[in-house]
Amino acid sequence: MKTRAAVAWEAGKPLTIEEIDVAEPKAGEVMVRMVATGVCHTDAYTLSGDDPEGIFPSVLGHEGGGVVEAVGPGVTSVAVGDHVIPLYTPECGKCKFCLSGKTNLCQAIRATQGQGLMPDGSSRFSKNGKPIFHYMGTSTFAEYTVLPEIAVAKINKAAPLDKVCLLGCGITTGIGAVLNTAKVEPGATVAVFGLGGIGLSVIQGAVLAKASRIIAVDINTEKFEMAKLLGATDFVNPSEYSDPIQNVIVDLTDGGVDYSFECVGNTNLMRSALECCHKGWGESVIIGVAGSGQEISTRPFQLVTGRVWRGTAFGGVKGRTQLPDYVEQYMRGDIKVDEMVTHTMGLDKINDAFDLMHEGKSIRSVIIY
Ligand code: NAD
Ligand code: DAO
Ligand code: ZN
Ligand code: ZN
Repeated sequence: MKTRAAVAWEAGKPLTIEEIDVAEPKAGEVMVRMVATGVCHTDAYTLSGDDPEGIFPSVLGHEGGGVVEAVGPGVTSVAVGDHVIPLYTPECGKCKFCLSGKTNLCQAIRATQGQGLMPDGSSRFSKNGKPIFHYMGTSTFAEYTVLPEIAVAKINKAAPLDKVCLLGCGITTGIGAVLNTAKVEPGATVAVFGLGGIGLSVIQGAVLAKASRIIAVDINTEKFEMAKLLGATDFVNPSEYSDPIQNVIVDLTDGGVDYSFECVGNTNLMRSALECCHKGWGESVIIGVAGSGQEISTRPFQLVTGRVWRGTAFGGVKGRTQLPDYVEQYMRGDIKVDEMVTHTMGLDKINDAFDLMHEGKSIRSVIIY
C-alpha cells in the first residue's frame, strides 16, 4: 500500500513529503498507523550526517504514538486496534540482555536495526522499487510504518496519542535517567546541563525523586522559564561567567552536586558535568549523543577521588514492561507532558519543526498526521 512519509534522501537536506510504498507486516511484525510523532534532537543529529549509523534514504522519527492496523503471522501480544508507542529500544524478554536484569538494551534485533532493516534483513519501505531504509526500528515520520512486535509498547487507549507520543523518547529518557540510572535520592542536589526536551524531563525526574536543589544550566536563557515551571531552583547561564562552569557550580553547592546530567551531546560539557560533581560520591550521567568520533576526557584523579561517570539510553526504561506505567502516571497527572508541546503541525510542515529546534524556539514540536 501507499503511505505519506517524510523522506530523508541525504544528509543535510530537508525532508521531502511524498507517497512511498509500505509492504504488509511479515511474521512477528505489526503495521502501525501513526497518529502523532515528536521531533527529537536525535532525528536532527542523524539528518545532519553526524550519526555513524545514519543511513540514507530513510524514514526518520522515533517518538511516535499510533494504532495497530495489521499484524503479521505469529503476532500474539498486540492486536488490530491496540494503541502503541514504538520502541527504538525493543524488549524481547528472552535475550541475555533482557534476562540480565541489569540493562534495557535488548539486543534481539540490534544488528538489523542498526542497518536500517527489519529483522529478516529487508526493508518494508520503497519508492519506484528502490528500498528506503528504516530508522531506529521505528520510522515514525511515515503515516503507516512497520515495526517488529517486540518494538511496540501497548498502552491505555484513553491516553491522547498526540501527547503520549513524547513518552516514546524524550520525557521517558529524562525521567528514567534520574529514577533508574542515577537513582537520585530525596534531598540530593542535581545539576542539569541543557534544557531541551531531555533536560526538562530530567528536572521532572529530579522533582519526582524529591531532590532538594535542581540547578538548570543552558546558554539560552529563554529555557529557564519552563525549567522553573517544572521545578528547577537555580539557573545558570555559562556564557555569563568567565570561570569554567564546573567551578561556578562547585562554589554554588559547597563542593559540588550529588548528581549531574549532560543533556546536550557536547563533550566539553560532559567534562564540566562530571567535574561539578561532589568529591567522594558525585555521579554524572551522560544522556546527550555526541558527534561521530568525538571523545570525552577528564583527569583520572576525578574518578580516583570518587566521582562516577555513567551513561543511559532511553533512561534505562524497558519499553514493553515499564512504558505503559509511564502513560498511566501521565494520566494521573504525575508526569507532565502537555507542557512540553510548544508547537504542533502537519507532516507537510515537518521541516519547520527542525528549524524551530535549531533556533532554540521549541521544546517539542509534535507532528499530527
Ligand atoms: P534540544 O536541542 O531540544 O535541547 C538541547 C539544549 O541544550 C538546548 O536548550 C540548548 O540551548 C542547550 N545547549 C546547547 N549547547 C549548550 C551548552 N554549551 N551549554 C548549555 N546548554 C547548551 O535537544 P533534546 O531533544 O533535549 O536532546 C538533547 C540530547 O539528548 C541530544 O544529544 C539527543 O541526541 C540526546 N538524546 C539522548 C537519548 C538517550 O537515550 N541517551 C534520548 C534522546 C535524546
Ligand atoms: O544496543 O547497542 C545498542 C544501541 C541501542 C541504541 C540506544 C540509543 C540511545 C541513544 C540515542 C538516542 C535516541 C533517541
Ligand atoms: Zn529521541
Ligand atoms: Zn531482548
